[in-house]
Order: sequence, then C-alpha cells, then structure tokens
Amino acid sequence: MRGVMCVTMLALAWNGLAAGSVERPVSVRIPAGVNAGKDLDFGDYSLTVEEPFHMDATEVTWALWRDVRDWALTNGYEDLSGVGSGKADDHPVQGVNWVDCVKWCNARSEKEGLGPCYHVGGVVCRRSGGAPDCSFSASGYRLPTHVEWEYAARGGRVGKRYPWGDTISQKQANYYSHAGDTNDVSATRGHHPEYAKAAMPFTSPVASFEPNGYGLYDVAGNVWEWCWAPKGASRTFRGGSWDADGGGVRCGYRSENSGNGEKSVFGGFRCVRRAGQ
Ligand SMILES: [Ca+2]
Repeated sequence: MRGVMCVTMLALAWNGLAAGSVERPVSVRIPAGVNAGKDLDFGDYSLTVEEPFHMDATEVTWALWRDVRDWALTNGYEDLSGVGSGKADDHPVQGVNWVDCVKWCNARSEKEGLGPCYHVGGVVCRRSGGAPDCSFSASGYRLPTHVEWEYAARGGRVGKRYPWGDTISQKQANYYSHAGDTNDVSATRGHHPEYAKAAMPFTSPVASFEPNGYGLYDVAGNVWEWCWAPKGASRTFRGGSWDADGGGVRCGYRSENSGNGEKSVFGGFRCVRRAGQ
C-alpha cells in the first residue's frame, strides 16, 4: 500500500536546506479519492476528496512565517505585526490564532501572485474583523478542511489510529508519551527527551520523523494544525502536539479544546492549494 501511494506523491518544488540536511519537497500532491473504513477508536468513517490538491509537506516553519509576514506588513496586513513565534527557523511557527493564519495564507498567496482565498464582505481579508468566507476556486493558499486534513494525514492507509499503524512511540513523532495508554509502546516517556530541553515549547525541527504515505511530515504531533471552519463553526485543530498524549495525535481525533481559534504554544498549521495550476 505504501509503495503504491508513494507513486502518487509528486514533488512540486524543493527547498534547499542548510548543509547537512536532507532536501525534501515543499509540498506534495494529495490524490483525489475516498478513504473509508473502520477506525478502532472512532468507528466507521468516510473521507471523500473529489479533486487532488497540494499540501505543505511540513508545518509552516518559523522562517517561512516571518518571510511572508515581513512582506505582508508593507502590503496591507499591518496587524500581523509581531504575531507568531518559533524556537528556531526550522521549527514550526506557534502562537498564531486561527484568524492570523487565514490572513497569512492570503498574504502568502498575494506575495506569490496567486489569488487569495479569503474574503470578508467581498474584500480580501488582510485584517481582523468579520467572519471570512473561503473561495475554494481561488488559486492561493488556504487552511485544509477537516476532511482534507484527515484524508491527507491517513496517508492512504485505511482505518489506522496513526499515519503508520495502530501503536505509537517517540521514534515516530514528537508528543507526550503516557504509560497508561495501551497503544503507546514508547521506550521513553513524558515529553520527547530529544526536544524537552531549555524552555517550552518543546517543538522539534519540522520533518524530524518519517513522513506518512503521502510524504507529509509531523501530521501526528509537534504542533496542532488549524483547519478551515465556515462561519459559525468551531475553529479547531488536528493532529496533536509536543504536549499531547498518544490519544491526541490520532488521525481521527479532533480537538475541542482549541479555544475556538485562540493562539497557543501548542498550535500551528500547514497550507493547501488547488492542484492542476
Ligand atoms: Ca502537526
């Protein structure tokens, strides 16, 4: 299964990293299809993606966040000033609320000459205020829907708790290992010993662990990832974080403790775009 799915993964662009690091695709192509089955914890599910899309291979890094934010500040997005934080350039951004991420997606789109997806009252969303609408036909960046996120996170595997199978260890993700969780077979416990150093948050450099079947890194753990919420819906995130236990990082788990979009040291995001452009 994994080999078959890897064939569908298309690297769209490659980023040059510091000497000594491996190169990896900036984004991967997620194929259209249906992932339906029975999750051991969440029961029957069915996820349908009608059109392929591109998804960032990693969580948005602190370096990428700053690069886009710097451009944004002189292009109409002044209220992104000072927003977000990160432990190092190659760690995920965190401390960003849901609306910050929506505005940043639009800024990333405009910076790259793409059509922004988010509008409030027909006006491009560059500042906070009002509930944004999402134009799914626009060419730019946006947050994944919950269906897109989970479909992508499962990586082509059906009915598994995690992108790789039904048990978890700290060799596979940055999360909080809890001995009371029978699915957690980690030899190390608590916060990940490799990253629980100095001050919180204990994020890890993106792509420190093996990718899933679609080539996505850290869909389980590191930072939670915001998903799209239409007007009136709860703004929640997925995938768990460096501080979440093995239950929180399951593919089927949806946090209801996200504070309806409020920022935290546990939460970041990754973007998606229409394919075929
Ligand atoms: Ca994550």
